[in-house]
Order: sequence, then structure tokens, then C-alpha cells
Amino acid sequence: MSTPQTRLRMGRRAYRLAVPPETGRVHDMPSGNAFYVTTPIYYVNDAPHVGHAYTTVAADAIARYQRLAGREVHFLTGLDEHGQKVLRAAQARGVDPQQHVDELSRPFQDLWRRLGISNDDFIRTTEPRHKAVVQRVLQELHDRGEIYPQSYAGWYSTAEERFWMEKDLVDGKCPLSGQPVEWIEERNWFFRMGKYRDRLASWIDAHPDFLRPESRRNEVLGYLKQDLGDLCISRPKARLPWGIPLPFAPDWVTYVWFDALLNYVSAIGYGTDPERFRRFWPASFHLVGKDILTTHAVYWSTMLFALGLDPADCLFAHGWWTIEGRKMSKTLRNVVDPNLLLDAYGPDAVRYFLLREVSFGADGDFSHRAFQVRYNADLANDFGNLAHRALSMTERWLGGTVPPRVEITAADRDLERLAVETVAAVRTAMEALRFQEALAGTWALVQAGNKYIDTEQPWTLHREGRADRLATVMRNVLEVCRVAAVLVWPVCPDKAEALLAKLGTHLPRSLDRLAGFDVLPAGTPVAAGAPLFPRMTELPPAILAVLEGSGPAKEGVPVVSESQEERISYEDFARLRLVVGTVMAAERHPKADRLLVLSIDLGEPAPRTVVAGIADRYRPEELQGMQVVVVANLKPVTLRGIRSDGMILAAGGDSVQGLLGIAHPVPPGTVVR
Ligand code: ME8
Repeated sequence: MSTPQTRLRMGRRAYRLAVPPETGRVHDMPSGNAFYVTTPIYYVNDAPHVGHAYTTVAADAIARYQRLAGREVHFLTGLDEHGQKVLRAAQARGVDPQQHVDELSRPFQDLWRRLGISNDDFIRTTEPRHKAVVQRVLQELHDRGEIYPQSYAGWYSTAEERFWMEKDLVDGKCPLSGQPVEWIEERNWFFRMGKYRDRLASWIDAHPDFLRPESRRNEVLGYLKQDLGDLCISRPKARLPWGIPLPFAPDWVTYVWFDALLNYVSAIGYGTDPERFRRFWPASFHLVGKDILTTHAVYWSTMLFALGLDPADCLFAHGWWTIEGRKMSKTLRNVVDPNLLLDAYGPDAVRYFLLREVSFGADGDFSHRAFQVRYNADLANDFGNLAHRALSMTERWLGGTVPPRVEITAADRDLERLAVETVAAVRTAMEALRFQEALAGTWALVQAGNKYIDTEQPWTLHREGRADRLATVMRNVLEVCRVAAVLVWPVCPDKAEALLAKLGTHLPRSLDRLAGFDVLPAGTPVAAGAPLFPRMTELPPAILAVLEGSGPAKEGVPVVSESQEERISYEDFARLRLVVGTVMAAERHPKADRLLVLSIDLGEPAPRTVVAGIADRYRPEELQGMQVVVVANLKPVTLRGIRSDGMILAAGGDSVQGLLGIAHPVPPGTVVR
């Protein structure tokens, strides 16, 4: 039976054959060796931050690994340059939107260069090659009746650039951004997305690895249980002039998501270069953050169905980084600029930290201290030390050339076996995007190498003049360095290549036979040189400045000055009925990630149900028995299908940092004044 990994590795062939005829068109198979990986195309409304770097670094590690594994890789990243957000950013700077996107595209491209990103293409949605494909697709879908006009009214969130239904709003605001929404009525163009709901659900059922991790798959299947509705794919030019005009209705521009998602096919020649397109489509992996899972899993898949195309083999939605325990946001002024980290630690350490610190798919917290600890422990101590010890001892006692293996002991064979097993395990992990596991496996080998030095004691062998054994021991250690360097290359390419050069070798053409301990030619000169990762006993000054609050990413919410603030009377305040409640039960909202459903005892005959947007900060089990402050006389609202009767108070505004509690237990229902 095939495991998820083998199925993934076999890739599209396995999927294509598994497609039941009613769920998809079995079309020409792309050439088996081609591998296509994409990142989201980021909005050019601001400078790139560590979240953008995360997805791009992950995609780069995949691309590099697959190239090393012998695949013909195409790695695409780029920028989303249309839409309201970008237009607003341009207006705020007082520049023409095209000039704005041209200027702001540079920091992204510079950052990718600094981070060693090896993308094969960089797409910008304002490029003619992209616009032409978007217009062709629109025309084709319009001609086939897949796009139709209709008048529409709804709650529009400018922050998220989308309409919401009343039931989706949280406290009357956009459920994603928490920003106000406005009621808008207009004529627009709609894509018949709703009719593909059942087909998409069957596709997901038939392709267990399509949506990953598993939790995302369940999330999307849950979403598909409700009526899907059609997708509004236009914006009136009068309201939003910055976009691609609809070819059949030039007074409208294309909705930014409909435009942006097509980048994945416009960049590989959809409609212009059929051969190239066939080679790389369907993509092997779309990497996205969990924030844009629905747009990809639902909008994009149904758009592809309408075009007669299959979705990508795998849509992987990774988790979300918080910064020092808090949501990363401009208002909190805690956005981490990857350039700061690059200045302090260099690209490989940044790449390593991002992929090692959290399991790909899960949420993670970025902290400068945690970065420093990992840098010193894993990179300077374990990896850097192994390389430096191996090379400097070889220089000192063996004339600086790779020694031959002479007599092989059981300990040598164990180390070699571990190397062979590590290569296999790392390959399996990298195929399945389990970067953390791949790195942990490589580090177990590195640590075994350090331990082997400690137990074999080359210094004693040297002192006792046991030249043959010394040669064999040092040779084994140099081979461990080589294997570890190759395995870590997709994540730390610069340092891996530097280490391989120090070992007198280079990256192999293939991963096969990587683990043998007889690969380095005896007699090759080696050079210890400077340590790969110098130890850092102090936090770099630029980072300290940030932590101490004098740097660019200074923490703390801006203070609202008195003159800007609206004052209310005591009578206004007294209209609020604030009471203490005890949380009796809490569970996740079945339809919304950010919401928890609480059952709260307010001293009334029956507990109240309160839906609260606190799932980013609290797990349901933490809340059991907690006393909270409830606004008891708020009008009930229905949030994603569950009626919420009251509201609990929390500190932190948009991103909840802590619930308001009571210093000492009081009876439920006690009034708060
Ligand atoms: O959504 N943690 O662009 P965007 C982890 N243009 N990843 C994060 C992150 C965080 N805190 N913040 C951002 C868009 N990301 C659209 C995409 S694709 C056809 C159009 C990463 O600039 C993550 O990959 O808002 C997330 O999905 C993406 O940046 C959103 O980038």
C-alpha cells in the first residue's frame, strides 16, 4: 500500500489515475520529472516582512531539494500589484500606482536575493504577459456563460477586499481583519462558482493529499457543507480604477483575487506556450499561509474546473507566526524586517530558524531570544563545531588532506549506518515538507559525529602515534561533515557550499550513494578557515535596540491623544451592563478558526452562549472555570450560524492579548462598575 509520502513522491501520475471520471477530466500527463512549486504573490502595499520570508524560504528549500533529487524544477514567486490595498498604499504615498508598484517591488526582489531565493521566475500581475492571460480567461468564461452580470448588495470589507454576508460579521466588523465594513450596492459580474461545490468536495475526497495538513482539508470540507454561492469577480472602475479591465465590460476591472490566482498559470504559458504549460501543470505544490486557504482551495480550484484544468497536486497551508507572543501588526509596531536578521545573522541562520523552529503547518512564535538560542546551540555549537573540529584536526595532525580509511571498527560501521539511515529519513521528510523533521534528523547525525570525536579521542590517537586509526577516525568525521552539508544545503545553501569547499568537494549531482564514507578522494586538500557560524555571546546591537524599544520595530500601541478621543458621559457608560461570569464550557466554533463558543454562567437560570474571537490567544481547555467580564445587555448576534448572547472583554483590540478577569473569585452575575 502506498503511504501518503510515496503517493506524493510518485506525484501526479498516482493522482491522475485515481481520478474518478465524474470528478475531473483526465488530461495529458505532465512529464514525470517536472516539479512546479509556487508561493503566494504578495501584495506590494508595504515592505516584505518575516511572514513573507517564511513562505518563500520554505518554497526555496523545496525547490533546492527537488533539484538535488534530480527533478526539473520550476519555482515561481511574485507580486500581487492590483486591487484596493495596493491602490490605497500608492495614494498614501502620493504616487501613481504603477510607479508605486515598480518602486515597492524592489525591496521584495532585493530581499529574495539576500535570502538566497532561487526562484526561476518572478511574476508581477501588472506585466503584459499576465494581463493578457487574465483577459483571455475572462473572455472565454464569459463566452461560455460561466460569468454573468447581476446587481448585488452586501457588506464590503476594504481591508480584505471582499463582501461578507451579515451572518459572517463579527461584532458588525470584518471577521478576518476586524476592520469596519460598509454596505455597498452595485452591478457586478459573477463567476458561477456555486455549481462546482459538489465536484470540489468529490475532488478533495478522491485526492487525500490535495489539501494539507489534514486539518486544512477538514476545514475546507466543512466550508463546502454550506451553500457556496457565486463569486463576484469585478469591481466598478468608478470605485476602483486600479485593475485589469474586463474585456467584455470595460467599465469594470477584475477582482484582485481572480486576477492574482491566475498568476500560477499565466507564468507558465497558459494559452501561449502549450508545451511548457503541459510540462508544469498541475503544479506540484502551492504553498500558502492559512489565511488564504479558502481563496486557493475554493476560488482557485473552481476557476480551474471551469477552465477544464485540474487543481495542483497539493495545496499546503502553513501556520501563522506571532512575534514575541503577539500578532504581527503595523499598529503594534512589531513587524519583523528580515533585513535586520540578515544583517545580524546572515541568510542561512534566518532560513534555518524559520524552518527548524516550528513544524511546517503549525503556528509558531518568533522571538529574538529564541533565535539567538537556536543560532548558538544548533548552528555555532553542533554544526559549526563539528566542521571546525574535523577540519582543524585534519590540518593539524594529517597534513591538511583527506586521510584514507584503514581499519574499520563496529563504531565506524554504526556511524556510517546512521548516515545512510539519515539520508533516507531526510529525503522522506523533505518530500513531504516536514522541514523540522528533516533538520532534526540531520542534527542527530551531526551530534553523533561530535560524540564520535569525543569517544574516539583523535588527540589521544595522535599522541600515541596510532596513525592508521587516527586517519580512519578523521576520515569518518569528514564524511559525516560532507553528508550533513549536502542534507542541509536546501535550507542553508551558502554555509553548506562553504563547508563542501573546505572539504575539497562540491554539491553532488545526485543524492544517490550520498551516504557512503568513501566518497571524498584521499589526498584532497582541506582547509579549516574561519568558523562557519561564529558564536554570539551577546545579541547583535541592532536587535538589542529593537528589544529595548529604540529600534524601528519598537513595541507598544500608539497612544491616542486626548484631543482625538471622543468623550462619553457617565450616563452613556452606565447603560452598559457589565457582569462577572464563570466559563462553564468552551469549544471551537465549527465554522470559524478564530472563534470560540463559550457557555457562561451569569447567575441567571441558564448559562449564556457567547461567541468570542479569541481562538488565536486561548485554547478552549484553558478557559474552563475562568471568571470573565461580560457585556450582558448587548443585542444578540449570529456569528457563523451560532447565536451569541453577550460579549466578553479582552485587552488588545484587534489581536486579543488577554481576557479581563477578576482578582478574587466572586459569585457569577456580580455587577462590574
Ligand atoms: O494574501 N506568518 O498577500 P499578502 C506566516 N496577495 N506567514 C505569513 C504571515 C505570518 N504572520 N504574514 C504573511 C496575499 N504571511 C495575496 C496572495 S496569491 C494568489 C495572492 C505570508 O501580502 C503567508 O504566505 O497578504 C500568507 O499567506 C501571505 O504571506 C499573505 O501575503
